[in-house]
Order: sequence, then C-alpha cells, then structure tokens
Amino acid sequence: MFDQIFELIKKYQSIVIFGHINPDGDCYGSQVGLKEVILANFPEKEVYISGTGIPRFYNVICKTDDVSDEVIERSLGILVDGNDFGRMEDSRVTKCAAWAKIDHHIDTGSFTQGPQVVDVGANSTCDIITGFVIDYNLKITKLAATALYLGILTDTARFQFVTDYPQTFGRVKFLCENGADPAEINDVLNRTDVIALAAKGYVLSHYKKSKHGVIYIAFNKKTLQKLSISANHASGLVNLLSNIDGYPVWCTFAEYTNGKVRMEIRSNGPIIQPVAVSVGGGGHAHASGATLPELKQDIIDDIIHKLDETILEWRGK
Ligand SMILES: [Mn+2]
Repeated sequence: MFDQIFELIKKYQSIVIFGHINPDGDCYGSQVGLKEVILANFPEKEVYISGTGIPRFYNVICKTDDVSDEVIERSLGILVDGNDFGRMEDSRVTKCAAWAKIDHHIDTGSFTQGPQVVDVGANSTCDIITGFVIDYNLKITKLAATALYLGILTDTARFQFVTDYPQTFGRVKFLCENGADPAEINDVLNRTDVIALAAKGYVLSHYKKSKHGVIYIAFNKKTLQKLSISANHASGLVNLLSNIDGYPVWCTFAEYTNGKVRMEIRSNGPIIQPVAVSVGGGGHAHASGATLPELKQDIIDDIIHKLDETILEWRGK
C-alpha cells in the first residue's frame, strides 16, 4: 500500500498533511516528519502541515503552516494518526484533490477516499513512517528525524508500550544516526510548573475506584478553572493512575468549556476499545478515548459499569 501512497506523493506538486483533533506528539511528529522527508526527496514540491501541532515544540521542531483554501483544493491530502475526515483538526481536509492515509488506530472502515496504510500493531504513526523511510531508502533530515522520534517517544509513553522492541529500537537508532537528539526532546517534555504540579496533586488525592478494578477521576469545568488547566491538560494526566495493583483499567473524564467531555481510557490487560466505541469514540485495544455530550453522573456510571464488566470477562479467561 505504501507503493500507492508513494505514487500519489510523486504525482502531486502540492501536498497538505493533516493531523487529528487535539494534536499529540505522534500526530505533530508524523506531520512534520513526513513533510520534511517529502521535501528532502522532492525539493521542488510544496508541502504544508495544517492544524496547531504542539506549540511548546515550535522552537525545537517547527511551527505548522498557514494553508489557504486554494492550496488545499489542488493538493494531495495525507491524513496521519487518525481514522478519517471526521477525526481531522482541519475540516477543510474534505476539499483536497485526492487523499491518502497513514495510521495505527483500529480501522473502522470509514476512510474510503484513497490508499491507506493502517498498521494496528505499530506503536505510533511515526514508527510506521520511519519504517517507510528506511524501506524506501529515502533521504531524511535532522528535523524529520527529531519530529519522528518525538512521536515514537510520546505514543509509547517513553518506550513502555512497544510491541516489537528490536524493530522499534532499530528505527530509533536510525533516527538518532540522522540527527534526532533524545536529550533535546526530553528537556522540553520534562519541563513543568507549579500549575501542573497542583493538577497532579489533585488527581492523586481525588481519584475514585470502581467495584471491579477501574480507577478514575472526573474533572468538571469549575475544578479545571480552579486548577487553571484545560480539559486537554487534565486528560493528559490519565497515566498518573496507571498500573495500580488490582486496577487494570484507568480513565479520566474532563469537561470542556462548551460542556462536552473528553474521556480517556487505558488498560494493561482488558481490551477496552469496544467501550469507547460504544459511546462514539475509538482508538487502540488498550488506549482509547471518546467525546461525551455532557458530564453527568449516570453517563459516567454507565461507562464504569461497562469497564467493570470488561474486567470481569477478562479475569474469567
Ligand atoms: Mn498515534
């Protein structure tokens, strides 16, 4: 399938790379990495990345691009790290001249507009793209290597969730040999402040436990305001509740200012993706999410109940 995507890349003079809503390191890293790789190998092409990326990495990596409607309409659109048009941050993705997709989320069959590479076994989209660069013997730059490294690092929670260590570490070695600097990336990732510290303290002192092994926390708007953090920040704290003995599933609920709720679920055993799908979300077998219409106790209770059932079924095996 990469052959087909590669043919499209060769064919189009202009390419726009789209990432998902609430961009993470893998989404932004894939966008920057793929853009830089295409430009390194086809310097005459125009390549852009849409969306907000991760602003705190702008200095170390780069900013995203302002892409006009006119450019989008004549471009090949490449979707990275998300299932389909509906997951993309920039809704103008639908206006491209053609499309391709590279992703590692469970395929829902909702992308039918062009060739796609979906490797559900891959730990990150950046890992897949790095494999593509190596297999096709493509040129790579320091910037591309740094961005791709960021995605692998963050989507594996710093090399914790890796399915094929020899393969991934081989790819990481290739990225480091081509200029990725782990120390530089760690420096940005590790930087924190007292607001973040207080938010962690809140999670550690207010979590709840279900009957059968879910550990979770819900943040309403008022709490988030008091803590001076966003719903996205709160959702990013989900792994503070990870790997507690007796609690194979952990999750967060965080209310956006518009009343909708970001839910993140993680697991170190049970496959929780169907529970996320049942409320309109999706993701990976052990890491999924959804946006819920509102923060209501009965909605949360219902989800926790489904997760409890999933744990019971998993324990029965
Ligand atoms: Mn990803």
